[in-house]
Parts: sequence; C-alpha cells; structure tokens
Amino acid sequence: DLRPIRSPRGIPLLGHTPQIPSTNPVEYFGELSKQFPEGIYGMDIAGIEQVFVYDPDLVAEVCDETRFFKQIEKTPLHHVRDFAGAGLFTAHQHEEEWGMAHRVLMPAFSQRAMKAYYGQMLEIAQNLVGKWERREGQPVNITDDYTRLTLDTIALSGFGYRFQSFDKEELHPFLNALLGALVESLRRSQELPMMTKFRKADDKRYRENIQQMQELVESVIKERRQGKGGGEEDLLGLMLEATDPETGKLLADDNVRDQVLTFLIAGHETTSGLLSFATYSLMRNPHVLAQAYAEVDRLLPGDTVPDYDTIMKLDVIPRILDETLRLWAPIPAFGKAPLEDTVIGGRYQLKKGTRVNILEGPLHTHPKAWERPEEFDIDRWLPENRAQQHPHAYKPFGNGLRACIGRQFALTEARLALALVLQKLKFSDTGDYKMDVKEALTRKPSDFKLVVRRRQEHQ
Ligand code: MNH
Repeated sequence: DLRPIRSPRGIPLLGHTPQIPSTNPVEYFGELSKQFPEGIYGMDIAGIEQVFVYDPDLVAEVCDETRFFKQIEKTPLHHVRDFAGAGLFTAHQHEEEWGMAHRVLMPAFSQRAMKAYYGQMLEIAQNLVGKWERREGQPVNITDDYTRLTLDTIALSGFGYRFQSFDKEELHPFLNALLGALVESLRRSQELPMMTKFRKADDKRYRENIQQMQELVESVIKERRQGKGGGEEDLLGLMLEATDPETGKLLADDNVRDQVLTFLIAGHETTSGLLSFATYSLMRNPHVLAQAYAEVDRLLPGDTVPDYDTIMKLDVIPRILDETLRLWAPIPAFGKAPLEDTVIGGRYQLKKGTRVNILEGPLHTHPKAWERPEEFDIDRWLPENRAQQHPHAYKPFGNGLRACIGRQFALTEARLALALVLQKLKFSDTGDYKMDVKEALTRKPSDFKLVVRRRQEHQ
C-alpha cells in the first residue's frame, strides 16, 4: 500500500531550488509543512531529492539507528567540513576520527564532569551580570551579550583561553569570520556547484574567514603547548594527552585543531540562542517569570553566590529551558539517511542515502503529541506529565549516537546564567520587540534589546 511522498509545485529541470529563500530557509520549510498534514513532504533542491518529516511516528522510525544514520554528504555539513573538518559535528560516521574523539571526550561531558567547569562558568556569568548592572536603565543587546557569555565560557572551561569578550564594545572578530563562513557554506549547499564557481569574490572572502578562525585556534593550542592556562583535565588537555582506549592512539594534531574549532562553534552558538529565546519567552509570559523569580529568591536569597549543588536543585528554570527548546530549538533541523532502501509509515518509500530532514519546529508542535502546542507551558515538563509524552516528539539535541555531546554542558551553563541574571536583574521591553529570527546554521533572535535594571528593592 505504497503512496508517493507529495511535493509542493516546482519548476521543470530546476525543481524547487528557485523558491527556497536565501534567508531563513528552515522557517520556510516549516511553513510548507502546513500544506502536508500527513507529516512528510519532498523537494528537489539543487539537484538533490530531499524529504522533510515531522510526524512523531515517522520521526520515531527515522531515529531508529538500525535503519538510519547521520549522513554528511548532501547536507550543509558537507560544506561546513571546509572549516570544521573531521571534528565531531561534521565527521562521517565511518571516519576513525569520530570514534576516537567521541571515546576520548565522552567522560568530559558527563553530568559529574560539569562540576569541574563550574568555577569558570560562574566567573563568566558574573562578568555578564556585572556588565548589565553597570548598564542600569539602558537598553542592552541581549543576544550579543549571551554570545559573549557562551563563547567566553566554552573557551575558558574547555581550553583555558580567555576571549575577554565583556571588556570590549565589539564582538570578537572570530564571530564575524564564523558568521561569514557559515552563511557561505549554507549558500553553497543550496545552489548548484557551477554557481559557486562564478562567485570568485565570495570564495576569496570564504577562504579568508576560514584562515582567520584557524589562526585563532592555532594560538589557543600554542598557548597550551607553552604551558599557559587551563589544566590537563579540560577538553584540550584530554585531546592532546589522552589515548583512545580502543586504538591506543592520540588524536592527530590537525584533528585536534578541527575539534577545537568545532567546540568553539558548537559550544556557543546554540546556548546563546537558548538563553536569548528563554529571556524572550519570559518577557512574554509574566506568570512564568514570576515563578522563576520566586525560585531564585528562595534558593539564592540576597547576594548568595550560587554553588553547583544549588544550581542542580533548580526546578522552574530547567523547565523554562526545556520549554524554550521545544518552541525555539536553536538547531531547527537535523538530517538522517536510510542505510538501505526502506519504507516508513508503512507507505512512504525511501531510497538508500536519501536526505531526510527532521523539522523540529513542526515536530515540537505536532498536534498528535502536544496539547495547546503554541502555548509556553512549563508544566509539560513536570515529571508526571513528561512520562506521558510521545517518545519521539522532542529532539532539540538530535538523536542517538550523533546526538549532542554538550547537552549537560549547555544546560548547566544556561541554568546558572539564567539564575544569576534573575537574582540580580529585571528587564523591560521598552522597544516592544517583535521576534525576528535569523538562521545561520543555528537560529537566534536578531537585534533583541531590552532595558536592564537592578532588583535592589528585593535585596
Ligand atoms: Mn550540540 C551535536 C544541539 C550545545 C557540542 N548539538 C548537536 C546536535 C544538535 C545539537 C541538534 C546534532 C546535530 C546533527 O544531528 O547533525 N547543542 C545543541 C543545542 C545546544 C547545544 C540545542 C544548546 C542548547 N553542543 C552544545 C554545546 C556543545 C555542543 C554547549 C559543546 C560544549 N553538539 C556538540 C557536538 C556535536 C553536537 C560536538 C556533535 C556530536 C557528534 O556527532 O558526535
């Protein structure tokens, strides 16, 4: 009882390529999903047949690792390899580099390991709050400052390197180079290769941006080799000194470089987006904000400096983060491909290697799995309600072996930052901000400003 996978109307020869917007393509894919309530549709983009899924039961099949894997070819990640190489995020499943780095680094990302980074996380979170306290009554660019926070945090706790982003008015040039490179790699994945060849000036800029990022990484590694900063136990220490238990080998130097760049990128973009969307959601849901303030005032009265154990006792703030990741997943889609020709949902045929995109926006709001899907409701994440959830309707950290390795890191960092911010500050939205999402590989609110004030009267 096979059925064709339906598609929006396209153009002969060009397929759907011309209709994909150059900005926020995933948002566009999400819009299209409304035309296909069966939870799946297909498109032909730049000569590649792609399938989009968001029905939770279809997603459950695509997340079955005996049948599907993370394929790099035919996805934007293929181009991201131009700068992230065989780092964990962009490595092919069969590349030795993936297994080695995964085994060497996994222990460094357990919840227990987070205690070791806590001091550095706290120091940078205090820098953020300190900056905002000094801006009393003024508008601050929320997303930019959360980006300073997350970049400085991963660099310091992972590599013992200090960006000192809060000392500067401008964001670090690394971030400009990164954004330029990400945008170009995404663009390349959406056009025919012959089009890329014509864009000579863009190619030159692309190479320069990549070189700039790699130079920074080289200097991070060089500082370590000269014995400056960090410890043997941090990510960089492990990568330089730990042997892989399976092969008995050390990571190669050029792979260490790729991993450091991967972590600098993957370790900050997403968490900054999460904190920005969480702050936005709190502004829009004052009853939830009130719950968060009550929790912070109970666990962190006055000027109490939060310790690790207190952060782990938080309950409202983690549920705010869970719900934010449902409605505003910073990585809005991820790709899988069938290992062999297969059929999903008992009716949709997929050829081996077909690019299947899981669309998190439509999945996380699918009526089959979520009641009042558009409502920001943190009680969905109470243990008794969590237990009732569809097991494959929530994938903000991806799936399986290739799911996010940094999940505990991100959630620990975000809990702490939000707790400290709410302990000291209140926001007002004098500019009446309208959500304006910008997608690169991740998505974040663009130009999101709020006025910050101290909560002195509470202390
Ligand atoms: Mn993270 C993979 C989301 C924070 C490092 N991350 C993924 C994937 C998603 C994801 C989704 C899977 C992508 C895919 O299947 O192609 N990550 C997030 C989100 C946050 C996040 C939503 C914050 C919120 N990630 C972090 C942090 C780090 C990190 C923080 C590092 C400190 N993530 C990674 C790495 C991978 C990854 C590395 C690739 C893992 C692998 O394939 O082995």
